[in-house]
Amino acid sequence: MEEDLSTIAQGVLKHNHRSIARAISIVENGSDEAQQLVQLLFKHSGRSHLIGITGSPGVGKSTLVDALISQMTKEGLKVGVLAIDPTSPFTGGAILGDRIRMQDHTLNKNVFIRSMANRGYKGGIALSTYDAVRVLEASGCQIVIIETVGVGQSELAIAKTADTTVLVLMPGTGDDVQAIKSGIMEIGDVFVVNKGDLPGANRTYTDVMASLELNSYQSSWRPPVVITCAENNEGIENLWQDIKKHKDYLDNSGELLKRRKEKIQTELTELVADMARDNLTHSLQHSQFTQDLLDKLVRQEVDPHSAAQLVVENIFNK
Ligand SMILES: Nc1nc2c(ncn2[C@@H]2O[C@H](COP(=O)(O)OP(=O)(O)OP(=O)(O)O)[C@@H](O)[C@H]2O)c(=O)[nH]1
Ligand SMILES: [Mg+2]
Repeated sequence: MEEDLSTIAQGVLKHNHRSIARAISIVENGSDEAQQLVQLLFKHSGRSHLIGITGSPGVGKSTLVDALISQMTKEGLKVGVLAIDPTSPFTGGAILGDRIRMQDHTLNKNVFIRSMANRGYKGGIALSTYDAVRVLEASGCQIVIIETVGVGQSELAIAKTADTTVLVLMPGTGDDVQAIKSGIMEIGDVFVVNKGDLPGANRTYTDVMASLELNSYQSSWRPPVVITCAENNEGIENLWQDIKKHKDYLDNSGELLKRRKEKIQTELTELVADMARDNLTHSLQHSQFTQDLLDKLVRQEVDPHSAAQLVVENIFNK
């Protein structure tokens, strides 16, 4: 088994698409193999620019990603894309199908595209996404794009795994108003009003600009707003320039390291919480100490808060 994993890891490092696909399937399953594989690849990760593309269903995220890939590959960059698919809990990575409009690029050896289902193991999707990103980074992709739908908590969590988060809106849906209301604007480093060909695009642009003016910023970065028409490839170059400017800002301000530290802290917290929960369940079922404690609780000889304290001391302070 081990040997297989190291062969897969070698393949990933050589940007072999079959190995990359296999490696992502392994980390998606989150087994012991996944841990071993991440151990092999980890020191080769951390070098890509992670770009999150997020927004409501149908705003044109995939079309934008498709157009961005063309820009990026023109510059000789290797690009990895993870499209997080919220609607297919059981099919895993196999259903690229017509939901992803990046088919033309799949023959390009510098582009690797994968859809991941929005179901996770244990702690949810975020944990396996972190590792899938690592696989792509280790494979030498200078750019890793994560496309996520929507405004839910888990999507926000994924957006936060990115260095640069691009929030995509479109005219005429009240989407912008919703985004402003729900506080989602705060996650955007770059804003896109896509479908610029539709009526109301300028209005949406003005609304977004106005709401951004109201924000108080902790950093010197001011999120730009770009109007695009992804379908006709319009505005894509501007968008790509703004994304690159944001990366420069991250590099030059020290913000990149700060963000990555926050991110890894979130991941570590989730991992430890996961382990702690497993450990706790096991201990509660198997230790005489907790069984005795449960009896005492039932007899009301100890209150639940004090009992919890005792459990923590007993399990974690060994
Ligand atoms: N008019 C217009 N339509 C566009 C534009 N960009 C994308 N579309 C259309 O919008 C629809 C949705 O595009 P997608 O790229 O699949 O949108 P998405 O945000 O990835 O959708 P989900 O992944 O399902 O959330 C498609 O029918 C596109 O052809 C645009 O610039 N103008
Ligand atoms: Mg899409």
